[in-house]
Amino acid sequence: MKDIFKAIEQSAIEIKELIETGDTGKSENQNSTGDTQLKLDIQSDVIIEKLFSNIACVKAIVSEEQEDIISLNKDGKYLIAYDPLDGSSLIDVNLSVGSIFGIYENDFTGPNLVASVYVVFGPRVEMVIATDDVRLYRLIHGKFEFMHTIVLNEKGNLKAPGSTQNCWSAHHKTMVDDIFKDGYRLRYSGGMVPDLHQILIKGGGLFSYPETSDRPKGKLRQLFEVFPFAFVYEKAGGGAIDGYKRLLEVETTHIHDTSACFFGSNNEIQRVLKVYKEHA
Ligand code: AHM
Ligand code: MG
Repeated sequence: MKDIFKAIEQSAIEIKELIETGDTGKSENQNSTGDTQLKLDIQSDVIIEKLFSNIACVKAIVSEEQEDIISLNKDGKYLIAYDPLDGSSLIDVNLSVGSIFGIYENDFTGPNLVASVYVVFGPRVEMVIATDDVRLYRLIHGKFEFMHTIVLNEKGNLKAPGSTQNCWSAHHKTMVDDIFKDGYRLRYSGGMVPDLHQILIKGGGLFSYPETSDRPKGKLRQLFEVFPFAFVYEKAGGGAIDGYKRLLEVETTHIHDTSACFFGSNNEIQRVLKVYKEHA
């Protein structure tokens, strides 16, 4: 697994350079979800694929930017799903973006996720590795230095409410209104990586991307986005649910499946479970 983390570090160094100097324009292509890919999405994907191709323990990879699984080494132990440049549409306005990696064994399903990593490209480049615990590293003079472990408080005070509000269910809207009435502060940039990173680093809160009338299964992809962050939040002492149950137990029928998702401290996750149970 060390080789995988090293490759991710190297990808972060190369993608940082790409973000700073690359063309932020659109490509001619769409990914399998139907989003028009930016040139930066495709170039980041190429960087990561090339680095993983050199690692013997990697059996196969699958990218949010590609249609199918790519087989690498038949005797490899690990399968990696990744979103090379999440939130890339925020680059032209110079907001933070990130890369997300889920490392699986046997197959690409939530219960078989064994580690996850994300990289935040903000004013500084930071990397978070979740295995048994959750560790924060920062890129300083070309090297990732360990900073500290991340542990969520039981309750926080930030709320990141995703998706289009006029497509929310009535009970979701009431829940979000009640959370703000309780004094939570709005923190939502539209980049999953920095939004979830903020809640983790500031001690807690709730990020939601619910089922909506226009996207009944949410927007965020299980393998590349939802499961890796569910693993991080659980290992940091918080929770991650689809409204009704643990995200890491949600079934995957296709590699590009999406799921409604809630990530947060335990207190906020219990609150969501209670509201959604009443409306199931
Ligand atoms: P992307 O993978 O196409 O970049 O989309 C994922 C992003 C997440 O980073 C973010 O949480 C979400 O889309 C925001 O969606 P919305 O604008 O609907 O709230
Ligand atoms: Mg994404």
